[in-house]
Amino acid sequence: MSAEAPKKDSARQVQEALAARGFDFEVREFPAGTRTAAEAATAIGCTLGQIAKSLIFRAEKTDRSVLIIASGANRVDEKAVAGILGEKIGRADADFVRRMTGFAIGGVPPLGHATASVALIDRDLLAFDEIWAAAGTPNAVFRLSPKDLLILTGGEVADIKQV
Ligand code: 5CA
Repeated sequence: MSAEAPKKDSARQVQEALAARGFDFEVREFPAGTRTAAEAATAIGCTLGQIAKSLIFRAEKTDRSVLIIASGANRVDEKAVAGILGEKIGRADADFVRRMTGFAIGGVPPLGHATASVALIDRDLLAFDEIWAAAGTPNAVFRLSPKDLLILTGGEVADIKQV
């Protein structure tokens, strides 16, 4: 294994969750910050669309958490998601995100959450060869293919962007 810079606990946790699933993607830390999709794209030097945002919503009836992995260039159409799930969803607050995933907003990764969620994946992400996802902290990301994102999350590809 190559030498790596020390990682913060949450980033190391994601690296370990990936390894446990048999993936050797390298969690990389960018001191400039990757807290938002725009910051991440600038730090990495990729397009905004290639950032896979892991967004947590709360299903109103069942109170379950819903993970929506959206292209950084898109906004989530909550009505479209409600149509898919059969119940309304709302934006989760910071406490709900922390409780359900074990991570803080700005670093929520697409895998390794404390609690399983339904996962929907923005169809637009499939257009890229490579995408980048958060890895536990506001500085950490990893690169993967859309296909591996599907495998890692068990998510369903869906049309969830606002048009
Ligand atoms: N690390 C980056 C790139 S992968 C990242 O996590 N970006 S993100 O877009 O997936 O996460 C930040 C998102 O959290 C924002 O798009 C915003 O929708 C959401 N967010 C920010 N503040 C709050 C808040 N107070 N409550 C709920 N969601 C929030």
